[in-house]
Amino acid sequence: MANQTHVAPPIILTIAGFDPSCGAGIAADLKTFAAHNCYGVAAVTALTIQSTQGVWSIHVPPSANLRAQIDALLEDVQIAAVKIGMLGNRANAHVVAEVLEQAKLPNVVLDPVVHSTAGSAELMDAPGLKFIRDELMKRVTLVTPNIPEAQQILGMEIPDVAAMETAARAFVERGARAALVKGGHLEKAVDVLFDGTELVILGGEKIRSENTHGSGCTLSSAIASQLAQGKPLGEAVLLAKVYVTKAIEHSYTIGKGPGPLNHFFRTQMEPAPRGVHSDDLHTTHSPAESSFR
Ligand code: PXL
Repeated sequence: MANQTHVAPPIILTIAGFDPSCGAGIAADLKTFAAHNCYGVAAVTALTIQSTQGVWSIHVPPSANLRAQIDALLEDVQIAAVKIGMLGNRANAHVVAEVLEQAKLPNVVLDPVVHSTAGSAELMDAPGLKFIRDELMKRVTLVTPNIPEAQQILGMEIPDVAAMETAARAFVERGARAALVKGGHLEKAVDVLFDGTELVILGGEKIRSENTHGSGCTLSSAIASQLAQGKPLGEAVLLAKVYVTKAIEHSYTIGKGPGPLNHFFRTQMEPAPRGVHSDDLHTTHSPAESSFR
């Protein structure tokens, strides 16, 4: 075995909740980072009780625990981007704002998760939402709300694309460097990106699939991955949208409810042809080289 050290890929920190069915949250984030050749590290904000059929309850540990998880990582590795997802409550959001202030981390993408699509559990409390709007927003590179989240955070109705534009501008006025308001809940899947100067309307295909659990987590993580690799914001968002669309197209069902995206559609190999096998050294051989066995 060669005694070789390889250069590590960009390292991305996700600060998010854990979904045991692994469609959303930390697990979706780590799969997305891996699919983009990035290395993911994770600080867990909350444990959720859920299956593909919905979120039944959540448990949020003391915020000092979140702080300790993040401190241990920051003391050890260099972070190229941060994805923030479900925070659970205000105390956790406060810890994250403090860390962003103190550590000056680059490429911070905030997916301001409020509800789950299925089940009755709230994934953020009301004081936490207010804190996101008034404090956390100032410290992020990009915020990626869907329409219900934008409505709840900004306290406005968003019935159409014009209102999405107003909302995107409002997030930037509140201090985010850029905002992507996602219109997946409208008839046409149109997203609005505002970076403080330019406003872009991104058209997209609305894929008819039940299996979209974790698509918001995946989109924000794909954007963080592209930013970590040096892509400018507009390009990072476009590439991430294409990735999520394809991951939904290749999705599958794993249980009784909506299934996860297929994060690895790009690298999934066809089954090996008959007769091809791997040996104990993990190299592969065609049937013609059968002297090995
Ligand atoms: O998709 C939003 C989301 C984010 N994070 C966690 C979740 C969910 C939705 O269920 O469980 C942990």
